[in-house]
Parts: sequence; C-alpha cells; structure tokens
Amino acid sequence: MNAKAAKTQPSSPLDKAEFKAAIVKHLHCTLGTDENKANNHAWWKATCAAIQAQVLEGLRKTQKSHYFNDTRAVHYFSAEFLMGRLLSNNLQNLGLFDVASGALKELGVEITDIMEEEPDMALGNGGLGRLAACFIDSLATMELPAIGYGIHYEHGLFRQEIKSGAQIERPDSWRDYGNPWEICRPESIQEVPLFGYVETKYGESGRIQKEWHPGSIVKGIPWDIPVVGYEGKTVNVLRLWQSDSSDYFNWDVFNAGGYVDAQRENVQAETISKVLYPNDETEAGKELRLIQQYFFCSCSLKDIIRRYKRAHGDDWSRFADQVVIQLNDTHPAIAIPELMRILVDRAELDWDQAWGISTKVFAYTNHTLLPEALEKWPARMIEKILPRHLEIIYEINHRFMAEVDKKWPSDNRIKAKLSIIEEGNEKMVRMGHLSVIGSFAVNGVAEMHSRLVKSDLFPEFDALWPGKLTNVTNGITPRRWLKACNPELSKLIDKKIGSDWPKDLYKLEALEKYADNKAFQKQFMQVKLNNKQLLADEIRESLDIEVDVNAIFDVQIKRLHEYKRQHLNLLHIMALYRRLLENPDYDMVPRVFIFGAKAAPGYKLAKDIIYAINKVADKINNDPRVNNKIKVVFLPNYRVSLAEKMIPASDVSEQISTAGKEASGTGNMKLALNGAITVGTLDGANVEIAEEVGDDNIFIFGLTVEEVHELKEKGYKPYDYYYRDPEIKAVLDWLETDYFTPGKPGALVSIKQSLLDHGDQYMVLADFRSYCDAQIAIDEAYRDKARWAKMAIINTAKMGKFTSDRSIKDYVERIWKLSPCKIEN
Ligand code: IMP
Ligand code: B1N
Repeated sequence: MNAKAAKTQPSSPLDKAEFKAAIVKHLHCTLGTDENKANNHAWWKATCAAIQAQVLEGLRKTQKSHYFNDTRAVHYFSAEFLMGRLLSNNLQNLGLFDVASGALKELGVEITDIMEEEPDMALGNGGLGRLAACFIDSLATMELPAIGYGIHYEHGLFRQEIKSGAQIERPDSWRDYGNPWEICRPESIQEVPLFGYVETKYGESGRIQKEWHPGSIVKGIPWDIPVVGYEGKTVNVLRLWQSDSSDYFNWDVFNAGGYVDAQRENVQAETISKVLYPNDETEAGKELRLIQQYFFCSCSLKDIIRRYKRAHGDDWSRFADQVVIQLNDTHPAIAIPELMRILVDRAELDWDQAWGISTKVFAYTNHTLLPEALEKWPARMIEKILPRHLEIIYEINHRFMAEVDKKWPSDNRIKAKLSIIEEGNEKMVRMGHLSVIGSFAVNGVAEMHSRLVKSDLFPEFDALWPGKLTNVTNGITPRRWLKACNPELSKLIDKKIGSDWPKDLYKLEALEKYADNKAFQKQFMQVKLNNKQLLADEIRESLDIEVDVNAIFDVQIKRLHEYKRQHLNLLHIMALYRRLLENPDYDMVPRVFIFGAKAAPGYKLAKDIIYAINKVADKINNDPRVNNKIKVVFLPNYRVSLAEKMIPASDVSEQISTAGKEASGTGNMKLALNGAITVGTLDGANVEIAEEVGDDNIFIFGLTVEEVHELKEKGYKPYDYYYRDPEIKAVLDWLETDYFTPGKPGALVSIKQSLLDHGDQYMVLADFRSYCDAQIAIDEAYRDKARWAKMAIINTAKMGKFTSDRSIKDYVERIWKLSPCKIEN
C-alpha cells in the first residue's frame, strides 16, 4: 500500500518520513528548540508529541463510538495506578515502534536513550497499582468500554537512595518538567463537600429529608491519560483527579457555631492530592487518607452520573444497566454510601430503590488477608469529615443486621462478627464488610487466596450469599512484560511461532515442542545471556560492581515486607558464604543475588533488612576468599522501568512468601514469562504457576498453608530450629557480631530478635532448611545446560493463563457482563 492509500485507512499510521517530520515540527513549534540544540529530554518530548496527535484522534473516535452506541462501561476505581513509562508502550501498541526508532536514527538519535528520559509515573505502591495498569491496558486492547478513575498525585511513590547501606526517601516529582501525555479537562471540574453537619427536615409528604451543610468544598480537576489498546483502535482514558481550593466558604456552617474547630482543622484543599501514601499493606488510619479516598470517589461518581444523565436524563431505572464500578480493594469503598447519598438525598429515590440500584453497580476485589491491611476507620473520624455518610453506613448496617437475624435468629456473636461496626473502646467502621454488603460480587485474586477469603475472612458472608464470593486470578499484560521489555526474545518467538501471541498468550504453548530442540535452546539461552549482559552493564554503572554473566542471576524484586521474606533469602546467602569460608572448595555454581525493594518509610524492620542486605553485600563482594562465587547486588529505587530491565535478565525468580500470606503476586508471572525458574512456596498464584508448568519446571519448598496452620496451633517455637540446626544458629549469631558492620556490633540484631524473641511470625526458620535444599536442587539443575534451557522454555510456553486479557475476560463474563465496542471513524 502506498502512503496516500494508507492515509485513507481508519487510523492511518505514520510512515517513517512523516514521523520524522512530526518530531522535527514539535521540536520547533512545541518545544521551541531545533535539531542541533535539542537534548535527549527535548527529543523525548517531541517524540511523545508526535504520537500524541494520533493517540488523541483514537481517543476522540473511541468516545464518539461509545457515546453513539450508549455502551455499558466498567469504571475501575483505584487509589493507585502504577503506569511506569508510556512512550515505548504506546509505540508498541500503535505498532509504531520500529517506525519511530528508524525515524529517530535518521535524525541521529537512539530511541533507547530518549526512552530513558521519561520519568516513571509511579502513582502506586506495588502489585495492586500495577495490576490496575495492566487491566486498563487489557481493557483497551479488548475494545471494552472502560474508564480508570484515580488520584492525580503530585508526588508518586518516593525515590529510594541508599546511603551507607540504609534507605533514604526522596520526593518523586514525575511532572516537574511537564508530562506530555496528560490532558487537563477544566470543563469537567467537580466539587467535593467535606465536614459540616446534617440537617433533618420533614417534607410535606412526611418524608424525612436530610441536608448536608458542608463546612468546606474542594475542587476536583480531572487530568486524562489516554490508554492505547494493542493493535486495536480503542483508546480509553485514565481520569485522575487533582484537588484544588474553591472559593467556597460556608457562612451558614460558620454561624451555626461549634463548627469553627472543624473549619480550623480542615486540610488545605491542595494537600489532598499532594502525595501517595507509601504504605503497602498497612493502614495508618490517617484522616488525610480518608479524605483522599472520598475525594476521588466523589469526583468520579459525579462524573459518571453527569455522563449518564446526558443520555438518560433523570430516569434512574437504567443506571445499573449502563454502569458497573469495580472497587480495587476497599480504598474506594466510601463510594458505596456516596452513591446512596446521591440517590436518596439528591435524586430523592426511596431507600430500597436506591439500594437496589447501588448493589447492582458495585463489585469488590479483595487483595489481602493481612489483618494490618484491612481498612477500618474510627466512626468519629467519618462523622467529622463525612457526617451524612456515617448516618448512611449505620442505616445500611441496621437493615443488614435484620437480614442476619433472619438467617441466624438472636445470634449476637454472629451479629457482632458481621456488623459493619466493630464495637470497642473506639467504634470502628470495617470497610471490608461494607464492601461485601454493598457489592453484587466479591473476588479474590488467585485460587488459593479466594478459597481463604471464603473459609477464613468472610465465611458467614459466603453462607449468607452463596456464589457472591468468587475468584479471578490476576494477570499481567504481555505487551509490556514481554513484547516491549524483552524485544530480543519477542523477535525469537515471532520467528518461531508467529506474532499473534501478544493478543492470545496461549499461543505460546506452541513453543513447548521446541523445548528439547538443541538449536532453539541455544537461541533462547543466548537471548537470556544478552539480557544478562545489559543488566550487568547497568549494575557496573550504578554500583561499580562487576558481575559474571555466566553466574546464575537470582532475583528477588518486590516491596520489602516480612511476609515476603527477603530475610530468608539473606540468611541463605550468609549460609553459603559461611560454607565457602569453611571450605574454599565448596562446590557451587557462581551466583549473583539481586534485590530490588522499597520499604515503607515507617516500617523499621523492613528498613533494617535493607540495611542488612547491603552490609552483607559489601562484605561478600569484597572478600577475595569468596572467589567471585557469590555477588550480592541491591539495586536502588526499584520501580516499573527498572523491573523491565531486571526481569528479562533473570534466571531464578524468588517467590518465597509464607504460605497463605501473598494473595497472588504478579512479579512471579512476569519472571516466569521471561524464562526465569521459580523457587517458591505454595502461596498465591505460585500454586497456579506450578500447575501450568508442572512439578519438574519449578522448585517448590516449605510449609503448605495447612502445615502453617497446624504448626501455629501446636505452638511454633523458633528456638527449637535455632538449637537443632547449627547452620541456622551460626548465621543468626553472626548477625549479632560486628562482622558485617565493623565497629557497630548489634547493628543487625533486630532481625535475629524478630526471628527468635518475637516469635518469627512468618516462619522463616521453619522453612529455612527446605529452602536451602531447593537452592541445592537449583544449583544442580543449572549445571545441566540442556535441562535448564528446557525448563526456561517451558516456563515461557506455559504462561498463557497469566495474561491480564484472561483476567479481564473472566471479569467480563462472570462479573461485569460487558460487550466490546467496535470503533468507527
Ligand atoms: P466525558 O464524557 O467528560 O468523558 O467526555 C467525553 C465525552 O464526549 C464522551 O464520553 C462522549 O459521551 C462525548 N462525545 C464524544 N463524541 C460525541 C459526539 O459526537 N456527540 C456527543 N457527545 C460526544
Ligand atoms: O495486590 C496484588 C497481589 O498480587 C499481591 O499479592 C497483594 O499483596 C497486593 C493497602 C495494598 N494487597 N493489598 C495491597 C496496597 C496498598 C495499600 O495501601 C493494601 N496490595 C496488595 C494484586 O492483586
């Protein structure tokens, strides 16, 4: 097809010459610079601008098609979207990567260099936020009408620096020099009321009418990030709300007296969207966090209703046919009473009608069983910030308790357990309960996790509403996590089995028949070696550590948390080191242990573990007796863009959480997809990965969930392991000396204490020996090059199930009941 003909086609992609012209035009006209003056940052921005025109054209057509077809849409409510970088992703999804790279080359610029200029959009903590990002990629790819709703944080997750081994947090400023992807939409600003009091009025019909007189009102300004589907024409949007002050001051509230205090304590409007809370799976119970949650839910609901009313006016009867809202954990649960408030107080529907609509709109995903992560808000705090919502929550609970009484007459124990309100010194509102009661579907994120949600977390809810609690196993987008991040492997796969796997990942199964093929094994492992070389270069540049690419690259990358057990990994490294010191001929395949992990700033032991890893690394890396058999590398500031470099270079994937604690994990899927072999417990999605790849292609160790339960019941005594296993004793005692921290004895002792004196909550010592045995098995397997290559290929071949397209298909068929919408011109 010639260029002219191409232009008349639907989304006429740019050719190389046009792309070049577009980049240069933006250098001149958008950035006010030119080809000779421009630095990489300017080239990056000009390249983004060059494709943004096409992206926005797709967005316009998508919105028009959705509007004219009056489509039912899913609205994904999430306090976190961990998007990472967008340039390479958007180029891949538009099919323009090679065109762009060629165009830039002719302009004398390397595309890989300019891609490095893009700051990560890190508006999330970890798995939960990245899942949201993968899901909106799949939704657009599958041409499904969808909007992501979240918060436009000024500062995303902190930047991590390591100083003398310790983590230092620095502010993240992802939009300091402007973000080329986002579009401000002042025409869709919303107002959000806060504080104040509720007035009860009696209408003529005897109907009690509630009126909320807010103490202050803040403004929500929407920023839209286009979400480009792969090869498809759908461009959906991620709409993020930024807070700002409004001119509103409520004299009415002021004059009513007694509210002056509330006024004074009002948060400054601008601070609401200032910063992402950096706690992964621990709730601080901070007032500002609740305000953040309400702020984005209220803006988003009003946005949805505005759009609905444009097509349906005041007829609420079709609302639940058009709108489904997925709650990404309980962080947006306050949307439930907010919708009820709008329907009852503003639209003046009666309660039952409103509840009937509301409970057909919401669905809730649970992401954790950890008690410290289950959100609870003091009733008094809700009353102060959202007085009307607390009344509504009480009303929901009152009616629900009547339902409980029908099922379990006069059973106060069950009532106390199921009540949204937890009684005690301080009344608390349980957001998980509210979410289950207010939703029509509840899902966990992996088979095992969903089973535990039913059996341990919400058994009575499961009995009350059979079928409401279900599973949707997580997934990852293969566009970012294979095609874009591992171009060499992608090309090898394309050549072998064709190039339609990014949209149908089960196609990768066709690779299995080459798993024993010597020539293919060689090509596959050569790609791995090349990727390891790239990472080795990165390690040399950032840390001045020299690593051998023929060593096993053993990788643990995830948030630092005791349940994820980075310290189990560390104890094993120390044990290996000790074996080498005792026996210089100790036979092992050289290994590079690579870590990436951020600790929540207030999580002391997590920070101590980071410090310990770095101190042990210093010692081992500089000890000539180790003879380069072990290297330990802690790469600072783990983030999406760093993951994209580490994952393709990994041989071994550490997924070693205590069984029952990791809801799913998604890093496990990304690593296996790129041919890393998992060493893992039977936890979260590891169980399903093991099912897919087969027992021969994964190293499973440790206690099962049932065994963890039994041992806890029986009384777990970590000291027993300490005294019975001399290696455990030796490495733990080592932590107490100043061997790794010269002149500072005891600097690493908190880890030992947590494992012995504080009861080893996560059973590190119980699993230590079995973990060491698995590591020996890995060592043996790696020596057999053909066996290892076969395992790696099978891992890649069997990851079909874990595409986020499959997760989305499950949500669509079982929960959302959505249909795709073809985009017309
Ligand atoms: P939003 O509703 O604020 O997200 O802004 C975009 C909206 O514009 C789409 O959702 C559509 O409802 C609407 N829209 C897009 N194209 C047309 C059109 O041709 N006629 C009327 N409305 C449109
Ligand atoms: O969600 C991921 C799962 O793959 C992980 O196993 C799970 O740990 C993670 C409060 C959380 N659960 N809960 C959170 C994050 C932030 C916060 O403030 C809780 N993250 C997970 C995706 O399903």
